[in-house]
Amino acid sequence: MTAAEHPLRKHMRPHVTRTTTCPGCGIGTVSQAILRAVDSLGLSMDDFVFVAGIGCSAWIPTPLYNADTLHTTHGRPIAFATGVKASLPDKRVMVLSGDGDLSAIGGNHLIHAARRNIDLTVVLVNNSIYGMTGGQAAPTTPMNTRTVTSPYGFTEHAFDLSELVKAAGASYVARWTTAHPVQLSRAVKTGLEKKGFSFIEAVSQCPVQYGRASKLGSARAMIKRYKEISVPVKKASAMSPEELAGKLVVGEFQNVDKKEFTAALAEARAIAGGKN
Ligand SMILES: Cc1ncc(C[n+]2csc(CCOP(=O)(O)OP(=O)(O)O)c2C)c(N)n1
Ligand code: SF4
Ligand SMILES: [Mg+2]
Repeated sequence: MTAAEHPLRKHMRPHVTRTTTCPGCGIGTVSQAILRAVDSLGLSMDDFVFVAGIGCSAWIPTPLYNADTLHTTHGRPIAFATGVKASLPDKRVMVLSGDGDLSAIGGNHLIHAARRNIDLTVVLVNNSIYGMTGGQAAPTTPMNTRTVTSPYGFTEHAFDLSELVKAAGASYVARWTTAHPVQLSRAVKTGLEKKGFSFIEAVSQCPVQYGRASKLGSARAMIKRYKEISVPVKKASAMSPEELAGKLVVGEFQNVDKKEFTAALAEARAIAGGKN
């Protein structure tokens, strides 16, 4: 099969013939899981605006997707996306970026967008590191991990991002890994169908920066480890903190219906007497 015949190729920009990522990177798996979800819903790229920040993960929509894409500034894609969704409520607005971009410099935007429950689909690629800038520790780096900025082991506790966003009020929250591409794609599909803030945490290997410094090894070894340490949400709920140490809880963390921000905004506008 040639690249032009691939069933998802039609969603990509015709001139793109190669990826920006390193060999073995998990970003390609995440990128394809998203396109599969879009395709299975019968949606067109014209239905979307994709918004990314800065980082390796932020290079998914630009240059790959044949859609309107905004490649914004570090930490700010959710702020840009909020403006896009508020002014174009009929568009599907998807934010695609990294753990550093969305949970460190952009952490405040993330929790407040979840609190407002604005109808965005956020896919956060969590590789536990600042990949693009050379492998510095991030708020998602597990304690004791060796990185270029923590050669004796990282001395901070890591965020559990899915629990954080759930607590902030998002309608939909799920976490899967690149070892679970089918479940990941289904979660993106469910997130796209949900009216409200949808957050999909895609745990993904960065063999070049994270794998090398932490000694977790090759892409293959990292994916194998994801399979070994993953525990479904339901099973985890019956486990003790000691039993869960070193494990990764995967599955659906939240799936509720609640008032969405742009709908509430439209109601307020109607009360004020305006229609737009
Ligand atoms: C205001 C600002 N501060 C810092 C940077 C440098 N910078 C660019 S990307 C990045 C980290 C990206 O990490 P992450 O979002 O996890 O993406 P990854 O590369 O791991 O996919 C940093 C610190 C910047 N571009 N702008
Ligand atoms: S540095 Fe890591 S996250 Fe970035 S493209 Fe390479 S493997 Fe992927
Ligand atoms: Mg990262």
